[in-house]
Order: sequence, then C-alpha cells, then structure tokens
Amino acid sequence: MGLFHLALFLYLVSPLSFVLSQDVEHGSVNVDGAQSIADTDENFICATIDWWPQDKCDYNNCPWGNTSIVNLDLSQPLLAKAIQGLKPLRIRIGGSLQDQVLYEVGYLKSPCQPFKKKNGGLFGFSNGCLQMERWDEINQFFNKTGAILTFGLNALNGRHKTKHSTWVGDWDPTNAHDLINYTISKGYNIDSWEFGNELSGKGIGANVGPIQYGKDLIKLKQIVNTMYDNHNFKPSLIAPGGFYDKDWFDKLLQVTGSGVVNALTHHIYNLGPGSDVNLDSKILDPDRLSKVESVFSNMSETVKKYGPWSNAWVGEAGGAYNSGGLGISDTFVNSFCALLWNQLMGKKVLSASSDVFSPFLRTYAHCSKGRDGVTFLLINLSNKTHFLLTIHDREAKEDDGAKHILKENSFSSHIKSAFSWVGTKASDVTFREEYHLTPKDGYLRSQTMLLNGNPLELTHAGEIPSLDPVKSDVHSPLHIAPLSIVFIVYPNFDAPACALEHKKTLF
Ligand SMILES: *[C@@H]1O[C@H](CO)[C@@H](O)[C@H](O)[C@H]1NC(C)=O
Ligand SMILES: *[C@@H]1O[C@H](CO)[C@@H](O)[C@H](O)[C@H]1NC(C)=O
Ligand SMILES: *[C@@H]1O[C@H](CO)[C@@H](O)[C@H](O)[C@H]1NC(C)=O
Ligand SMILES: *[C@@H]1O[C@H](CO)[C@@H](O)[C@H](O)[C@H]1NC(C)=O
Ligand SMILES: *[C@@H]1O[C@H](CO)[C@@H](O)[C@H](O)[C@H]1NC(C)=O
Ligand SMILES: CC(=O)N[C@H]1CO[C@H](CO)[C@@H](O)[C@@H]1O
Repeated sequence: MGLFHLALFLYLVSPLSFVLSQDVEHGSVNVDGAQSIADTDENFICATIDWWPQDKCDYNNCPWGNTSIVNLDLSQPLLAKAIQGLKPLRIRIGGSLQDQVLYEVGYLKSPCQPFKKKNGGLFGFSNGCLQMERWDEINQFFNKTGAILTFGLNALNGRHKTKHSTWVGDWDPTNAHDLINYTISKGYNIDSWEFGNELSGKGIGANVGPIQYGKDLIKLKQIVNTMYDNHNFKPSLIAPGGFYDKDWFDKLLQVTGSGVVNALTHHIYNLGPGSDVNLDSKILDPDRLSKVESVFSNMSETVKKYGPWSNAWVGEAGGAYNSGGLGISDTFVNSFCALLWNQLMGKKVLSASSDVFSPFLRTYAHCSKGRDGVTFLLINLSNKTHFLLTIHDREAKEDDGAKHILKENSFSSHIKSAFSWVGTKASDVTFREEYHLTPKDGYLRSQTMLLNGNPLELTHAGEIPSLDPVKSDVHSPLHIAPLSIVFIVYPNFDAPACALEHKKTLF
C-alpha cells in the first residue's frame, strides 16, 4: 500500500514541478502496428566473458580483477542469478587473448600455463591455457544456469607473424579438434563455435587475409560437421568476431561459400578509447550513436549479397575500448537496463517515430513480450529538455485523414477496419505501465539507477529486485525527463503485427 502511494505521488508531482521550471517540448510518437519491420533473436541480450587476467591494465587502471573466464568465481550466487534473470542469455567466451589460448587436451606441444606478461607478445601477453578441469566447471555452470554458450576458438594457432601484424600460413586445427571432441564426449552443449577475434580487416594486434581465413573456416566446418554427424543438434559456426571492413567481409563470404558461416559477427566500439575525457558527451551525442546504423546496414548488405544463408550479429560491443572508461563505463551514463528489456520487449520490431524536432529523443517500439500490446522504449539524451508525448497508431491516424503510409491493397484495407487504438477495444484496460530509469541524485556517473524514483538494489536476501511499473491513465501525456530511459507498456494496444505472432502459435 505504502509503495503504491509513493509511486502515485511521484507520478503526480513530477509533471507539475518540471512544467514550472524548464524546457518542455511537446510532440507525438507514431507507431505502425500493422506490420513488423524486423525480428530480433530470442536471446537479443547477450554478454561476453573475456580472458583478460588481473594484470591487464590501461591508463594506470587494472579493472579486470577476477572476471576472466579462467578465474571468475562461478560459485557467487549473484552471477547465477543474473544469468537466470536474463534467460535465455547467450554468453560468448572470447576476447583479444582468445587467439593465444591453448586447450589442455590431446597432445600439447608446450605445457599448459596461464597468461603472463611478455614483452613483444601479442597484446603484451604470452600464450595462455584452458585446463579441462576448468572447462568442465564452466560447462556445468552454464548448464545449471541455462546460459547459451558461444565459444571463441583460437584462429592463430599454427600461423606465424610476418611484417607489420599480418599472420600467414594455414591454421592448425589439431588443438581445436581435440577440444571439440572432448566437449562432445562429455555431452556439453555448445550453441556455436566462433572462429577468431578481431583478425578481420587491418585487425587489432594481428590480422589474417580473408582468403586464408575462408579456407580455414571451411576446414573447421568440416570438423564440426564430421564430429557432430550423428547428433540431433549441430552447433553453428560463426566468424570473424572483428571490425567490419567491407572488402574483407565480402571476400570471406565469397571464399567460404554456401552454408559455411552461419552468422557473421562484428564488433562495435564507437566511443573510441576509454581514456577520452569527453566520454560522457560522446555517449550522449545522437549523431555519433547513429553512425553504427551505417556499419550495420553495410553489414546487412554484405550478407544479402554474398551470404544470404548467414545472419548479421553484433558479437561484442563495449562502448569505449581498452577496458572502458573509469567512472563512466560502470555508471548510469553508459548503462542500459537489460533486465527490463528482457522482461518487456518481444521479438517483433515495429516502426516508430516521433515528430519532436530534437534529435535527442530516441524512440523504439516492439510487440510486448509474452502478452498482448506494444512496448515502447524512449531515451532522452538531452540534459535539459523534457518531452511531453502522446502516442498514436499510425494506421488509426490515417483514418483521420492523415497521409497514407501503407500501400492500399485489399489486405491492408481489410486489417485497417480492424484497427483500434488503446482503450477503444472492448477490453477495459485503461492504464499503461511506465518504467522510468534515472541516475541517483541526477548524477550521471552514479552507480545507482532509480526505477520510478526508487533505487534498484539487491534485496536483503541478495535477490535481484522485482521491477515494478507505475500505472497511469492511458490518455494522459507521457513525460520523458532529461537524461532518462523509459519503457512504456500499452497492454491493449491493438497491433495486428503483434496479434499475428500469437495466431502463428495457434495454428
Ligand atoms: C582474485 O582471486 C584471488 C584468489 O581467490 C584472490 O586472492 C584475489 O584477492 C582476488 N582479486 C581480486 C581483485 O578480487
Ligand atoms: C544440462 O545437461 C543435461 C545432461 O546432459 C541435459 O539433459 C540438459 O539438456 C542440459 N541443459 C542445458 C540447459 O544445457
Ligand atoms: C575423441 O575423444 C575420445 C574420448 O575422449 C577419444 O577416445 C578419441 O580418441 C578421440 N577421438 C579423436 C579423433 O581424437
Ligand atoms: C557503408 O557503405 C557506404 C556506401 O558504400 C560507404 O560510403 C560507407 O563508408 C560505408 N560505411 C562503413 C562503416 O563501412
Ligand atoms: C548540459 O550539457 C552541456 C554540454 O555537455 C553542459 O555544458 C551543461 O552544463 C549541461 N547542463 C546541465 C543542466 O547539466
Ligand atoms: C536540445 C538539447 O537539450 N540538447 C542538449 C542535450 O544534451 C546534450 C548532452 O547532455 C547537450 O549537448 C545538448 O545541448
């Protein structure tokens, strides 16, 4: 009861105080509920666990501690809870040092030893090693938590470095083969094997040409096909886990040919190095953020043209490179509530746009997850402008005489008559659910995120808190405060695109 009052109080009070004080921009958000424009994966939220040891330091800071896959404490209750909370969470094991990892299985030419600092070593480190005892623990942990495992294989094994940072020669598949054989013999489920890390294009540290890389991928595919021959499930092969370079990526797909690479993975670090003193303003710069659109659209073009059997994935996105920015990467300004996304946003993406002039308002809409209706995600990057919005169904608006968006055909005019806007349905849901995320005390570098004004903290029992919305009248304007991230659920937004999703499962 007390909590409900508090929530209601916040909702009623905040619009009054902001209207009196500052900069308010009014506008509307239009969404097309008739058809979806894209689908995301079931496990759209994913994470990487890296190899970096404790003594990996950048800019006088050594942030990795015991987070490497080789020393991470898998028995911490919170780790398991976090993975389970994000279910189905894909975890990729990979990162810069993966192309220096040997696996303690079969005949190893050198002893199985941990990474050590080494002058002249790739990224300043020696080769490292994954012990099979640890591999067992990792697989048991992933199995227990229901995580989906993508494992990044060493793609430099057997090659040698020539001038600059180009590595040549055939890949030696022996050690990878033995690891896969071991993994199968133990019955561990690997969703996908990834080949190499950041060796594409000019590479980071090292690079391999696309023709050689393609030849080796064909070899790896044959190994996977043979070894999983009589299995119900065959893991995907994904590559190259590197930065997009049109010529290199195009060539790779041409060389490997049909069906070899199941997903083409690329990395995004669009903030530059973690040492940049202007990181926060880069994070809030809509132009900079929008530049990734061009990379992804070129990637999609590459896939469409040379590898339609493949999918385009972001394999790693860290924001700022070289271990992130201290006091930035680990705070609100660089955060996003993956847990809310995972709970609310369904797979179908709807076209949504707003007519506000400011580029600082970012608008997304998906069919709601596991229920009827539509969920919006609105992000205000502005540090001063408040947005007051109304939400419109683009098709319903069309009925009011607004410009046509869909081509008229019998199908669309048929479904148009079935269109209705929230609240006009027989259903009596007259509220929407709002989740406003802001930093504590308005301090962008806070490590505490507020949900509807309340700090998101673990419960006394160490559980992840439940994420509760505030409800508000479906017809009232939506208030998006400066520097906030807001999820809005409209339980009875009558979007045919979303209804189709349910029908599919019925028939
Ligand atoms: C990492 O783990 C080791 C062994 O458990 C421990 O001695 C060390 O203090 C830990 N380091 C950090 C930074 O937590
Ligand atoms: C965990 O392992 C068991 C036994 O091999 C298997 O039946 C089950 O499907 C696995 N679960 C996951 C989520 O991998
Ligand atoms: C695969 O692993 C099994 C069990 O560990 C072993 O007996 C077999 O020799 C291995 N096969 C190959 C081809 O390495
Ligand atoms: C994407 O392709 C366009 C047109 O070919 C090109 O101008 C642009 O530089 C490319 N962007 C990236 C990031 O590859
Ligand atoms: C908003 O951001 C600008 C540019 O980063 C900064 O100069 C200004 O002080 C900020 N205003 C507030 C109210 O935080
Ligand atoms: C229109 C507007 O409010 N712009 C500001 C949004 O926030 C960024 C960064 O906080 C400022 O740089 C803009 O001036």
